[in-house]
Order: sequence, then C-alpha cells, then structure tokens
Amino acid sequence: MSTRTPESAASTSPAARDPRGPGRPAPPRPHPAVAAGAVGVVSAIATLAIAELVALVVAPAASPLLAVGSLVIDLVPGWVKDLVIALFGTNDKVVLLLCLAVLVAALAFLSGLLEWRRPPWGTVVLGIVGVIAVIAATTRAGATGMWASPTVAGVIVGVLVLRFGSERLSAWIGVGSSGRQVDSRTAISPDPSLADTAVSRRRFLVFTGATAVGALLVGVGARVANAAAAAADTARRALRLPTAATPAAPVPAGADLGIDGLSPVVTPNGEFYRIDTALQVPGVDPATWSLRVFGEVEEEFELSWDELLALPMQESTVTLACVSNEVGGDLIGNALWLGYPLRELLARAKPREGADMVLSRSIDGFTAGTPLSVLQEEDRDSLIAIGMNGEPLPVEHGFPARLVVPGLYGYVSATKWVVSLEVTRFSAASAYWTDRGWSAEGPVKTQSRIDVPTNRARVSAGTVAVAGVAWAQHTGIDRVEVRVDGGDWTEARLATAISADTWVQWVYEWDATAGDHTLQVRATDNAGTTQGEREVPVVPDGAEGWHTIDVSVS
Ligand SMILES: Nc1nc2c(c(=O)[nH]1)N[C@H]1C(S)=C(S)[C@@H](COP(=O)(O)O)O[C@H]1N2
Ligand SMILES: [Mo]
Repeated sequence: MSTRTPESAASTSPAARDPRGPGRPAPPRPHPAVAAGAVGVVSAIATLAIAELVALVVAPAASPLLAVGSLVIDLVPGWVKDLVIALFGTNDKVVLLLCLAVLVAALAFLSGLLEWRRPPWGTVVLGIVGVIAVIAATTRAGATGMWASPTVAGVIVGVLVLRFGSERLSAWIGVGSSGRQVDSRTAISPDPSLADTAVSRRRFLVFTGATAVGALLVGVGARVANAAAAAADTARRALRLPTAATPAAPVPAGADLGIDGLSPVVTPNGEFYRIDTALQVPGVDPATWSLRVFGEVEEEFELSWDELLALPMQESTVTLACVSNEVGGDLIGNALWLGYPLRELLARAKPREGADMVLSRSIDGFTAGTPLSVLQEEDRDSLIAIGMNGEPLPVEHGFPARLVVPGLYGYVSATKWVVSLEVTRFSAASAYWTDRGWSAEGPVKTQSRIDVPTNRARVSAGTVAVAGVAWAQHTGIDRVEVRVDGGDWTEARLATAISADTWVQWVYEWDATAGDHTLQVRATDNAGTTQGEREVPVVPDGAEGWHTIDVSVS
C-alpha cells in the first residue's frame, strides 16, 4: 500500500474515494485479509525475536527455531531426506530452513486472519505452535525445564502483538467476522468518519510497523549471537586437548588435608569463581579465532587455532585471584592449566627496546596490561591457556583461549576470550580497569583465609580443626599462624604446597573451651613478608588485613 500526499490525492481516481465521505479521497485500504495476515506475521517475528533473546540467557540450543528444526530433521522419514539430499546436495539444511520459514509464515498469516475474523482462534493457533516448540526444546539432548522459557516468553509477547494488532485493524477497517459485518461491541468506530479512519489507519500502521522493525532488529541480533554461542559450544565439545609436552608434576600426597568444609586444593571447574564484564558470554568459534601479536615488535604475526594446538603444550597448576576479593572472600580458585608459554610467543615477536607492557585484548573489548618483563621470565609459567583441569576451557572461563599469569591479579593478566597481544608501554596505553580507578600494576598480595569453622559457627568444646588456605602466588607461603581472642600467635600445620604458584591448605588443632571466641589468621610468605593488621580496601590494588571470625563453643 502507498501513502499519498494531499496534492497527489487531488487527482485520485473515483475508485479510491470513500463512498461515504463528503467527496474527499479516502486513504487507500489494503485488502483487509492481507492486513490481518500481516499482523500474524509481525506477531510471529516478535515471538521468535523474544525467544531468541531469552535463549541467549538460558541456552543457545533452547531457541525454538533450532529445536523445531532439529525435531523435524529427526522426524522426517529417511526417503524424504534422501530425496532432498539427492535434489539439493549439501544445501539440504538450507532447504529445510526455507521450508520451515514458508510453513511458519503461512501459519503466522493464518493466525492473523483468524484472530481478526474469529478471535481468539489466532491465539489458539499460536498457542498450539508454541506447545509443539516447547516439546521440541525440552526433549533435546541435555535440555532442562528451563529450555521451555524462550518459547513461553516469545508466545506471550506474540499473543499480545496479535491481539493488539487485530484490535487496531478492527478499529480501522472494522471487525472481520465473515469478512463483512461490523461488530459494534469491539469496533471502536463501526462507521468511521474519514478523520477517524485516517487516525486509526495511522495507529495501525505505526503499531505494526514499529513492532516489525523492533522485533527484526532484536531477533536478528540475538540469532547471530546465539549462532556464535552454539558454534563455540559445538566446537568445545568436539575438541580433544593435545597432551602436554611438559606435564605438570602430580599433586603431591598431603596437598589436600581432606577436612570437611575446607576448600579442595584443586577447584573443580563448576565451582571456580567467575568474574568478567560480559553480560553475554562471548561465543567464539575456534575455526574463526586467531591471536594477533603486534605493536612494538620486530615481527608481527597472527596465530591460528590449528597453529596454537600444534605447539608443544605445557601444564601448570596456578591459583588465580581477583583483586576485588575481600579479606576472607571467595574470588579465588586453583586449577591445572594447559597452554603455551607466552614468553615463547613474545620471543617470536621480538619486542623492541623500551616496550614494557603487553596489552591483551578480549574479543569483547576488555583489556589487561601486564608488565612485559613478567611475561618474559624464564621461571614463570605465564600461559596462553586452552585447558582447565583436563577439559577445554569452559566457555565462561574464556574458551577457546585465555591468559594465566602466576602472581598477578586477574584484572591485569588473565584476559579471557583473548584475541590479541599488543606490545606497548605503560606510558602509552592503559587497560580496562586502570581507566576505572584501579592500579596499573597488580601483584597478588599475600593472604590467608579461615574456611572452617565458618563465621558465627557453634562448635563443641574439645579439639576443633581450624583450617583454611593461604596464598602468595609465585613467592610461596612460609608459615601460617592463628591466634585466639587476641592472644599469642601459634603456628598452624601447612599441607604440602603444589608449588609456589598455588595456594596451600593449613590446619590448626584448637583446644576449644566453652564460651565465645575470636579466631584470626595471618600468613608469612617466602620473601619474609607477614600480613599486617591494618585493613585496606580492595580498591585500588587489593585488600589487606587479617581474616577474623567469631565462634561460639559449648
Ligand atoms: N575478557 C575478559 N577477561 C577477563 C575479565 C573480563 O572482565 N573480561 N576479568 C578479569 C578478572 S578481573 C578476573 S579476576 C579473571 C577471572 O577469571 P575467571 O572468571 O576465569 O575466574 O578474569 C579476568 N579476565
Ligand atoms: Mo578480578
């Protein structure tokens, strides 16, 4: 349909004139059934857009589009598949998607028409399609009940669009019962004057047009992000990690004291803390991933995923800590990383004289600035890591590749979803958190934490195991001391540390007497530094102070 200006309307043919009007030309009307069907199509687009958006948060594979497509592939009889493949070859998936699109468009058109002519039958059609999509989504491999939520949210929004759109259409050209009659109960103006018609026409067009544009933008954006996440997921599942050319020494016997409630010496991936600025975890397909090494170097280069995998890998157990970890906090974890030494990559790039920083960048724009000299140290296992505790990096921990640097807080070193390393200078570049008030350099501070008993616990009198972890990555812990009610410091027993790059468990057998008591811990590292009493907030370079808990003994 076209819009007309008053000037062009003057020459309009009599056929376009409203027979009821005072001789002025009426705005053009679409065929009512076409407009009603269009409402159905817009409602379907809105349904799919919202579903894709929710699937982004829930699980990429929970998208009804994907779920129904996969269900159809599973249900289609073999001879149809053979026929389609014979006719279209490797384009069979494209054909399937096109068939689905035609089917969805036809159903959408029908639902719009029905909602206008015989409400609420359009809603019923949308509901039935929704139920089929929910079944498809919740019966997929690995699905949970939550996988219904994208479809449910989409259908709710779709129904609203369908009803509202039909109402606006009725207000403009009347209710479509039997295609002719006008129902005065639902039509806002059953016999509209020309002015009313123009207003309701505009309202209808604005609503359907704006909804269509908004839903298309949201839907296409969410689908693209979902496709990336799904590709990353599939690639991760298919990945077999290379074996380490330099394996880590096994975890020494006696590294884990096996005390109930004490943090395990190696943190399982599912329990590992997660900190990042990503609202939506970036989905990075290794097939399209590469690492660019550039800046103040003699030899810029780009490393593909296959090239990285072919390099001799090294394993190292390293405790990662967040600068935002409060005294006693849990933003710290210890894992076995598999990766390639950054020192080797930098040696290949040949940094120029005067460069002192490596600015690593994530695919989502996050940056960290790490001292070049730290990354070049021979005896420090700074890695570009692809494995975590024997698995490919979990997507939320940086798949396909991230940095791990022993002894530095994550915000200055541990870039996840890393895509480039720029050799530069602290005087020339600043990283994400440095621009937000945090210190440019972030060496980990020596710290200790009491895990058991927990703060305000009630324990029985007698021998109580007071236990926890202590860390001073890349320096190592020399001793841990505990004191009760501000008394003398007593040395706790240290477990065997995996290495100076990891935390170490400790335990103190406390002879607890009835009453309320305060327990405190402090660690001394291998450089001779003992944690001080002074409390320092996390901003700008990490918290300080003694972890202190209260327990009640009876
Ligand atoms: N891309 C990206 N990488 C990042 C961050 C981020 O926000 N984005 N946060 C960093 C911070 S502050 C920390 S403490 C560690 C946390 O890593 P984890 O989530 O694997 O525990 O990742 C670092 N790497
Ligand atoms: Mo952090």
